[in-house]
Amino acid sequence: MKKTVEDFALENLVVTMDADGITTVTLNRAAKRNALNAETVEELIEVFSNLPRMGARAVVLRAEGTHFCAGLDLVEHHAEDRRPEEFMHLCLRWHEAFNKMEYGGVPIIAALKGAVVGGGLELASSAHIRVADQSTYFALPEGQRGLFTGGGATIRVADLVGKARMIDMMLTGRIYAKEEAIQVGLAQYLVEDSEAKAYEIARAAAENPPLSNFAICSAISHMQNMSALDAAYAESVVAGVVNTQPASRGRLAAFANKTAARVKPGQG
Ligand code: 1HE
Repeated sequence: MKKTVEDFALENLVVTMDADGITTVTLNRAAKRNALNAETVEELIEVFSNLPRMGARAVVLRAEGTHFCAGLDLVEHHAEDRRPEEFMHLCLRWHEAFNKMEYGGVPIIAALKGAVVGGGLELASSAHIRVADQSTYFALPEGQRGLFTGGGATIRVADLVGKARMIDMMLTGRIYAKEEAIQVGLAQYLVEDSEAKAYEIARAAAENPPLSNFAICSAISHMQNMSALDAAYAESVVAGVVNTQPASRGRLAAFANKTAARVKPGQG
């Protein structure tokens, strides 16, 4: 039988899906500022491994409480007193979760607020679009904690802000917020209500054919890992499939017979 969101057994996340496939994944550990313990990472893997095959058309990733995510569960990490190989294996689970998000082919919109720090920023940077509100701030306090990033920040945060800014954030604990955070690329939107905006974006994205969204939310990331030559080839293959899909016929016809909206400012 096809899996539904009710089949998930979750302690730290809440997942709901509406009739249009607009899916909400909520970080539900507000008392711990949604810090990522090992169990939450397993739940992220379970959820994001399955959502693309469960009819999810777009996902809003949101959090309970006033902070999006405080990163690695430092208390658990202290209590576990992990050996290097244990932490390496844990990091592989973080990568599993975040790769499932980034390469899953379903748009994920992160609705941010409060702290988006350390592993919380790694989580947010695995989403396809980040929406900040006035309370949102970004930091990589790993240096101050005597740690290093282990959930993909060297790939995704460096990709968003550039290597020099990431190194500065890690060496100095520099915090970015508001317009400055937008300018450096940590989020694409700064609004009063990040959740309302995230749902607006999710609903708009869900209007696109799923095959187009699959390509947008997996192919671009894959191609960034390739040589320019291979990426050009892969892009041709993906475009061959996407740009000839039956779902695009009606849209192309609407353009050809002048009933489709034109791409102009103020036309939505
Ligand atoms: C936590 C965590 C956590 C809060 N692990 N338990 N991340 C950090 O360095 C950020 C650490 N957290 C903070 O700086 C602050 O908690 C916040 C700015 C996010 C929020 O402050 P505040 O005043 O609202 O809350 P609080 O009083 O500090 O914490 C409330 C509770 O959440 C408290 O637990 P309680 O049982 O004593 O009530 C805190 O212990 C708990 N809590 N943050 C565990 N992070 C793969 S490598 C990634 C490496 C990293 O992510 S390094 C960055 C870690």
